[in-house]
Amino acid sequence: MMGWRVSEMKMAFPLAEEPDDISRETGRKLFAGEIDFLKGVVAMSGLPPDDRIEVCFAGRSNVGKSSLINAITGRKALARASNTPGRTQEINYFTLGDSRYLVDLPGYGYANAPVDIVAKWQALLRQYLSGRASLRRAFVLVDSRHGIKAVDEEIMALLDSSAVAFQVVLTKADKIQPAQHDGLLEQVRGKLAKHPAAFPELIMTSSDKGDGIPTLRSVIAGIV
Ligand SMILES: Nc1nc2c(ncn2[C@@H]2O[C@H](COP(=O)(O)OP(=O)(O)OP(=O)(O)O)[C@@H](O)[C@H]2O)c(=O)[nH]1
Ligand SMILES: [Mg+2]
Repeated sequence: MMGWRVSEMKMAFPLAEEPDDISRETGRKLFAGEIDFLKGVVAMSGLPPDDRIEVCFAGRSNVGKSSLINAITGRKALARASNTPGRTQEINYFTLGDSRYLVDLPGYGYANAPVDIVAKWQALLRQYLSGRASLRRAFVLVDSRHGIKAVDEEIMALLDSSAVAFQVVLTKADKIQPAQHDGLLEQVRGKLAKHPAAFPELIMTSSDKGDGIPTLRSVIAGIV
């Protein structure tokens, strides 16, 4: 176990360490407090005032963005999750306490919606990701079964050019075997090496089983 930790620490983009008791408790408390849906935004003009710390959840359609928001907030249906790709069609704002926003984004890379609708979401998504001054970190979710795809790299390139720090969160860890972890991590690390805006730690999560949820909570609580 110790040996694994040590070798894990030496390489680029290690998995985030488990939070210590204090930061775990800080994260738990933040997410045990008041969390509410604020509004769904369909145009940049509808964004709330950029007066607080904001983090967003981006990723391919169906990767598990809304489910992850429900898991970290401990609310079953705060964000609408669904097996139908393209479920989230607006930029959904949630207030986390009185000093933070959590933002659930529409997915990208989804081909089966009407072309004009997809183009509209994508344009809004790109405007948001490149033009939101208070956006402190974008969590870019990547399905553990699939790794980083070309369409993820396009979004990462956009974040690089807008200098928005992004952190990769692997989702649906319950869907892969432990023996597949190394191959997945190698693929992800190789791709991230080319992206200057990539935050140097990864988080592996399962919204279904709870893996990585306390870690993600304490990471968000630590963004000031
Ligand atoms: N097994 C497993 N399934 C998950 C997990 N997270 C999400 N899912 C499932 O994946 C599907 C998509 O989840 P969503 O949270 O709606 O995905 P999304 O990224 O918000 O999708 P869009 O809003 O369409 O972009 C749902 O059927 C979820 O139940 C997980 O950790 N484990
Ligand atoms: Mg969604």
